[in-house]
Amino acid sequence: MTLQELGYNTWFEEHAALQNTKGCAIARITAVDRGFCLVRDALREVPAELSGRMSFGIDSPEQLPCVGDWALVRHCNNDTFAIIVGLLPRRTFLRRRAPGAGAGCQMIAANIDLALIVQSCQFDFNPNRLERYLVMALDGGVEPLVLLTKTDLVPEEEVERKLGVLRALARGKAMSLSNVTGSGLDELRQLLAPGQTCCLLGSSGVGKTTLVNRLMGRDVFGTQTVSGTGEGRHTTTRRQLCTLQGGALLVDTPGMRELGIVGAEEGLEAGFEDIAALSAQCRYADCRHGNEPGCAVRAAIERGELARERFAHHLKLRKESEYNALSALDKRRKDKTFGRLVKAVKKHMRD
Ligand SMILES: Nc1nc2c(ncn2[C@@H]2O[C@H](COP(=O)(O)OP(=O)(O)OP(=O)(O)O)[C@@H](O)[C@H]2O)c(=O)[nH]1
Ligand SMILES: [Mg+2]
Ligand SMILES: [Zn+2]
Repeated sequence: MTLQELGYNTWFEEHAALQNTKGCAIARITAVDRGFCLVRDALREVPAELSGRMSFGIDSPEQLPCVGDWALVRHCNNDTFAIIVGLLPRRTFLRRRAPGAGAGCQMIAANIDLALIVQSCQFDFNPNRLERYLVMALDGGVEPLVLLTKTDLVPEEEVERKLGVLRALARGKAMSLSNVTGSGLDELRQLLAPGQTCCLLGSSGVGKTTLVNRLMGRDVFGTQTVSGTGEGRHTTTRRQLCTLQGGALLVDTPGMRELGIVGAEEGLEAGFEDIAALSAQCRYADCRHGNEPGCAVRAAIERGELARERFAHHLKLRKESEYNALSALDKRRKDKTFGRLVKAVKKHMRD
């Protein structure tokens, strides 16, 4: 397999040329699981770990390698192991606020061309959640495509209705499929180009891994039935990049429990161009569309040209995004656990 077949292109080549790559090979991170990585190049896929020097320079979790990253590596132990000495810049990324009260942001995947946002016809259908995923994709510069799965479980009219709602939110970028009957799979296969990297996103139990297995043409990864109330069982536990039959690359991810959006300002704008256009006409440049005089957004709501619910939802996302951005910064400073880890590594280096 060539690096190009793994997704390497001129953009990365140009950025690699700016770094000191002497004595290094270029390889893609194909799996990450609690500090353990797999890296793959044209010849092999091997376990890898960060060089001491690289660990030393890391001061936020976002700088750690994530699946999809292009890394500079040195192979060792007869090419059975690799040391990661650097990362190329990320062309695109998917990230979220880390779950719970932990550290700031969490990178989900890097260098993704297409985010496959999965919702299921049964139990999981949720337009608001879709909007959040869309914002996440736009924030990281990733093109979104929505997949509505399990169409075999509900009547056709219901599939059409739900697909219509998702399609409207995703500006036409939505399709439906069934992993059981196989309907819709060929249309999806045709969309996935060789060398293109896609990443599955969505709740636990919606059928992400089942879809990977279908697209790989064999059952490579484990799946589990959902509970009677539709709760997924969090079967997939690590992010992993696999190669599909048609030559596209696909990252499977564990279903997300909690979806925090970080620094999503740009993505937020892109998802709400109507509101952005109106804001440009407000009297004050920093209008928050509250009680400010000359507010074009409120005027549009009063004229019935902008739905009140849409604006309310925008406000909610904006608040969330601002809050997350703040707390991420705060937490990065305060994140003792991570600080301790870095200290331990540095000490280890000196000893
Ligand atoms: N009826 C039906 N069942 C499906 C379909 N796709 C997946 N399933 C079933 O849904 C259950 C969950 O599928 P998984 O592929 O494990 O779901 P997942 O999204 O990978 O879940 P996590 O790994 O927990 O995030 C399994 O029992 C699958 O067989 C489908 O199109 N139709
Ligand atoms: Mg899974
Ligand atoms: Zn305003």
